[in-house]
Amino acid sequence: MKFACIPAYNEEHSIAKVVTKSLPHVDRVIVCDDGSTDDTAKVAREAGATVITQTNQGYGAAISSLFDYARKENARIMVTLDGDGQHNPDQIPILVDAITTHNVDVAIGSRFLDDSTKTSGYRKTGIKIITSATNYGTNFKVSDSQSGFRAYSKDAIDAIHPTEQGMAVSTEILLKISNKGLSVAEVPITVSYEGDTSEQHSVSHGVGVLANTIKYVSIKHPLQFYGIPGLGLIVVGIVLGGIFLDRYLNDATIFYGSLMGSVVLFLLGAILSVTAIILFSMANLIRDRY
Ligand SMILES: Nc1nc2c(ncn2[C@@H]2O[C@H](COP(=O)(O)OP(=O)(O)OP(=O)(O)O)[C@@H](O)[C@H]2O)c(=O)[nH]1
Ligand SMILES: [Mg+2]
Repeated sequence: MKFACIPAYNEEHSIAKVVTKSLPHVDRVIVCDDGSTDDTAKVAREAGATVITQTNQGYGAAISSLFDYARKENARIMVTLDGDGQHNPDQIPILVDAITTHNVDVAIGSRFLDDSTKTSGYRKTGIKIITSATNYGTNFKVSDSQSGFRAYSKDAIDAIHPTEQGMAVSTEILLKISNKGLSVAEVPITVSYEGDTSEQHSVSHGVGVLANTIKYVSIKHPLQFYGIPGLGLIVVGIVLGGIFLDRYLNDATIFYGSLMGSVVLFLLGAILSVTAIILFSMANLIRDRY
């Protein structure tokens, strides 16, 4: 059974077309209507989709519900795509093909493998920055870590339990794929940016997703993220302490600035270093549990 799974929030104008265009390529279309205030659920049902409804919690929560549903219903392949019509359902077979004929666990539709896709400069830059940060935490490299057009094998559906409620779920899933040793391939897809996409909305989303990505990656590499800055601060603290002692012993002057600086930096450095060690041990303990 192949499922097309579509998170949709207030998409009554686009959802019918996405559902009807997806149906020929899969066995079932599932729409997660996340507390829409319009007729998304009704329109999707009339177009032939099964609709899961929940109170609005965000894109990630919808993706998580779709994973649960696909797992429960024993889907062999799950393709996720957006309900706003930006992804072209006719490209579903390209993603499915990567799984069935090339045996990968996860196929990611990338906007950046084929240069004809018109993503605007600021959006492209934002996605590239988030993607670089994400790649730092995974053992593979992707060109589009934020793509919502993806296909998952049964092994991937069983192994991945997303918890992130917002857009950062795309990053979270990639880290989980990496931790579980699942295989990944990217295939070129096109995305349409016609119609209403708000720039400000995207910028604030992007900053939030980047912060979350750093959170995930820093937990994965705590020694680099907290340990190295921690040691750096300790060293600066010791140098300032040395300057204080030097002044005190040689000129009998008390240089309060360097004394305070020394104590504060040394303590901050120590806190960061201890954090690094604790996170490192915890990450080793809980690795692979989810
Ligand atoms: N169920 C659910 N779906 C959501 C939620 N937020 C967004 N979506 C859906 O997820 C898909 C992607 O969201 P968009 O807001 O279009 O994100 P985007 O494509 O990165 O940004 P835009 O360029 O503004 O379209 C769309 O189909 C939305 O309807 C939510 O809170 N719940
Ligand atoms: Mg969109």
